[in-house]
Amino acid sequence: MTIDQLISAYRAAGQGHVFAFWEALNPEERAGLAAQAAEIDLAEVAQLNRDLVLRPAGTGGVNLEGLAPAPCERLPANGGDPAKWAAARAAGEAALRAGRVAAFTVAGGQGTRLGYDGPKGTFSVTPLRKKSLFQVFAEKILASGLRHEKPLHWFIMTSHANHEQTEQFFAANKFFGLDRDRVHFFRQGRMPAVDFAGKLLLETRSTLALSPDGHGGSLRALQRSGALDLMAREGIDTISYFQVDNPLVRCIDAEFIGFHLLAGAGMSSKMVPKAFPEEKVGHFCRQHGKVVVIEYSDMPAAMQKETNPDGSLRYGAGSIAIHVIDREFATRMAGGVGRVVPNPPGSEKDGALGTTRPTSESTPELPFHRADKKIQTVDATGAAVKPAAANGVKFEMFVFDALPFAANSIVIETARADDFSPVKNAEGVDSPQTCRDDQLRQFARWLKAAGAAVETDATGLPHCTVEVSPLFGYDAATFAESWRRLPVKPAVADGLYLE
Ligand code: UD2
Repeated sequence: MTIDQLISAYRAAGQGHVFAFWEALNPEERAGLAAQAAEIDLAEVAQLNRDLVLRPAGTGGVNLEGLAPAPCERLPANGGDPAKWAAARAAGEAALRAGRVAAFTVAGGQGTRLGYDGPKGTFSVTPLRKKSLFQVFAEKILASGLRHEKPLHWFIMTSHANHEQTEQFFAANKFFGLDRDRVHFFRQGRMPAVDFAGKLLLETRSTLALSPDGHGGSLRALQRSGALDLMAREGIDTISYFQVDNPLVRCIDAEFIGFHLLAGAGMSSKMVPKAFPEEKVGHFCRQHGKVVVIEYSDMPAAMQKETNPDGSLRYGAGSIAIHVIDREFATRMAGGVGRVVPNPPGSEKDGALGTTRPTSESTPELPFHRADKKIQTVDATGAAVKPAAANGVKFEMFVFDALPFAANSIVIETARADDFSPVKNAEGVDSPQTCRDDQLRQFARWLKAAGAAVETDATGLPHCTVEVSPLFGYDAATFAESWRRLPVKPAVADGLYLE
C-alpha cells in the first residue's frame, strides 16, 4: 500500500487525524508513523469501537445465566483425598523428569500501580538479599530442573516497552545460573488506544498510542514467536504459566502439573479461598458445563457475599492467575484470539469494564475487554497532554477467557501462604512490605516445621530477618530435606541466609 492509499484508508475510516501533522514530520518520523499505521487493522478498530466504546450506556452485561461455583480439588488439609494428591505429585514428577514441562512468565504489564520505572521483574523483593522477582523465579526453575535432573526451558513474555531492558538484565546477571539457551524472551502484541469517541489516539505527533494487548495476548505471542514450535521440537507439552508480580508462586508445582495431566485438561487453574467477599480477584465458576472466571468487577456484590450452609463464601474460589496449559490447546487458541464480542458498561475496576464470554468450544477466540485509562497524547496543536483523568480506552485480552474452551478444565486449591503474595501497589495491600512479610512467614514456617527455634509474632512473622534461597528449598518438602542434610544447624538470627 502506498502512503497515499494508507492515508486515504485512514480518512475513509474516520481516522484521518492520525496524519494531522504529516506535513511537519521529517522523513524518519513519517516512515515510523506509516509503519505503525500499516500495522493497525482498521476494520478491527471499527468493530471494537462499535462493540466496546460507542455502545449505548446500559446495554450489554456479563452473562451470569446458569452460573454456579466451580468444583475444585481441595487440599488434603481441607478435606481433599491425600491419595489423589500423592498420585498427582507422582504424575507431575514423572513429567518433569521426562522434560515435558516449560515455565512461562507473563511480564509485559506496565507496573504503573507500583510506580516502579523499569521491567517489573527487575524489582527487588526478597527480605535479605533483595533479589529481584526474576531472580527468585530463575532460582526456583533452576532448583526444579536440578531436582528432576532435567533443566527446564523458561519462556518470558515482555512488551515493546520493556523487552530490551529485560534481556539486558538477564545478561548482566548471567541468567542467574540458568542455561541461557533455555531462556527465551518474546514481545507481546500491541493494540491501539482510542478516545471516548473512538478516534485513534496519537502519543506524539508522529507516533500512535499503542499498548500491550493483555496477558491473553500471550497465546498468540507464544505462537507468533515460534515458542510453541520450539516446545514441540523439545518434547514439551505442558506449560506452567504464572505472573511476574508474585514471588511466592511455585513456578513448577509437581502436584498441580500432575492433576492437570491426569485429568487430560486443556488448561487448569489454581485457586485460593477468597479472604473476604470484596477481595479483588476473579471467581472460578461453572457455566454451561465449562469452567469460567468472572472478574470481581463483573460479579454483583450480593452474589459475592452469598454463603454456603457452613458460612463459607459460595463463590469463594479466587483466581490467582496460575495455570497449567497444554501446548496443543495453546496452539488451537492462538489461532483464534482477538474476536471482539460486545462488552457491557457496568461496574468499573482499575478502569476496566465488564465483558461477555465465549461459550462455544468450536470457535476458540478470546474476547477483548475495555479498560479506561489515562493515555498520554497530543492536542490539536501537537503539544503534549498528560491527562489527569481517564481520557481513552485500551483493549486487552485475558488469558483466563481461554478456560471455557478447554476440555476437562480443573481447578485445584492451594494455600495462599505458599503460592500467592503479589507486589502490585506501592503501599498497603499487595505491596513490597506485605510481600516481604509473607516471604518471611514462609521461611519461618519451614524452619519451625524442620525443628528450628524461631520466634515469631502472632501472625507468624519472625522477629529476625532471614532468607532461604530457592536452591536450598523451594517448598516445605525440599527445605526439610536440605535442612536435614546440614551437618551443623545454624541458629536462626538476623541475617541468616540459607543457600
Ligand atoms: C489479575 C487478575 C485477577 C487476579 C490477579 C492475581 C486480570 C484481569 N485479573 O489482576 O483476577 O487473578 O491478577 O494477581 O487479569 N500482563 C502482561 N501483559 C499485559 C497485561 C498484563 O504480561 O498486557 C501481565 C503482568 O505483567 C502481570 C499479569 O499479567 O504479570 C497481571 O496483570 P495485572 O497486574 O494487570 O492484573 P491484575 O492485578 O489486575
